[in-house]
Amino acid sequence: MNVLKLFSVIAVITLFISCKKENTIIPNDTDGLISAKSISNATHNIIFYTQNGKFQQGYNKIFFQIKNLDGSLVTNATANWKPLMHMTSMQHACPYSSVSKSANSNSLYEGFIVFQMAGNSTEYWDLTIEYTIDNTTYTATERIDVEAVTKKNVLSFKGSDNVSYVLAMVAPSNPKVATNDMEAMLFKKETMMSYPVVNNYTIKIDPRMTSMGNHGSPNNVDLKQTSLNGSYFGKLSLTMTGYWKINLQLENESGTILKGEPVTATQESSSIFFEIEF
Ligand SMILES: [Cu+2]
Repeated sequence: MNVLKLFSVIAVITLFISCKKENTIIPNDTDGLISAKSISNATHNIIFYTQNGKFQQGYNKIFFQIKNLDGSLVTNATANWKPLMHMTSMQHACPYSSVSKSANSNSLYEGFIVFQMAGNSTEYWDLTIEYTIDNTTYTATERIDVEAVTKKNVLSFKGSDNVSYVLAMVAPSNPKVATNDMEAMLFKKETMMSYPVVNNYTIKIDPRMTSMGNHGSPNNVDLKQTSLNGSYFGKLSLTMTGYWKINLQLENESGTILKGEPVTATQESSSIFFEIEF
């Protein structure tokens, strides 16, 4: 290959890369997202987005933008958040991630919050957001509506080790008649305010169709972590549409079952399970 040819190849590649870059960076940052809430203080409006425009019981992937009062977007903030539930007799937080800038976006920030309970008329969640722009720190707090769901997607329970756990289903969010990728997150309640990820456990699954003789499905794979402090991943086989009970057992790193029972002829259901209907 002569030098001229080489240069033209490099030029074409460079052009391709720069075009591609332009395409992936913000056509519109919030495409595919619906605003769920905006929280304001004297200097900014913070607009929260989710996939369905709601905060719901269970795992919520949440995005937000910070806008100046003139509507322009803040692009250089660092932020963190703190959900808090005000109950009649006490207050508690929930499992939540730190906040990071969304990839390929100038103005979008993201993370997750696992609301283990829904709000009601007398007990409610609020969300505090603290963010820093050019070395100045701002804060805003407002009440948010966390809707109840009809199918169990988050569980709080005490294990035989006397530890309180929160287990949340992340995926499948759109289940199919197929072997679905399944993802869950496991936390322990260290205090009312602190819910760190639990590492190196196994989440055993046994999906059953309760309306059809409690039949199961083939080729399920129990959930394991693929990285420290990360999610648990496995395979969930759903052989038909309808209501499925995903019976669960929580096994610690040494193979001891801390909660949940195997499904047998005489034991129709585990004491812990998720539900899916599609
Ligand atoms: Cu609560």
